[in-house]
Amino acid sequence: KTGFLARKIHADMDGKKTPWGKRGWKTFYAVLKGTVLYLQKDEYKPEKALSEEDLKNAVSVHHALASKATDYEKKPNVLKLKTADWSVLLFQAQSQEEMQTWINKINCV
Ligand code: I3P
Repeated sequence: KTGFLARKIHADMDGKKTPWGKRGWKTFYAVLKGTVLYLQKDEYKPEKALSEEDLKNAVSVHHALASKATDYEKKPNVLKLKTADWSVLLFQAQSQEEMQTWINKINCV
């Protein structure tokens, strides 16, 4: 599964609220491959290696839980991802259908 997703980091790996200045939305080209959700700056090109930044932004979805972010009302089509290491990420998909597909795919990993 691939597609554009805007990400907001809500809680860091220890579960603590992400500090001010690091809570903004940022759009990535997301690629779910195995148990890793890669968040790339640019659209995936097979001949191009992942940059250091792409690797830093990658998220393990192993033992993670995705659900609709029902408590977040500022934007539509937002899903919440709780990872095994207690971080909480919000992702805005481009449609309701896309959001549901991402939730299903992530939870099936
Ligand atoms: C954040 C940014 C986010 C906002 C967040 C701010 O500032 O403006 O868009 O979340 O509010 O802290 P910064 O880029 O300086 O981290 P929303 O879009 O959800 O309002 P928050 O701290 O209430 O989450």
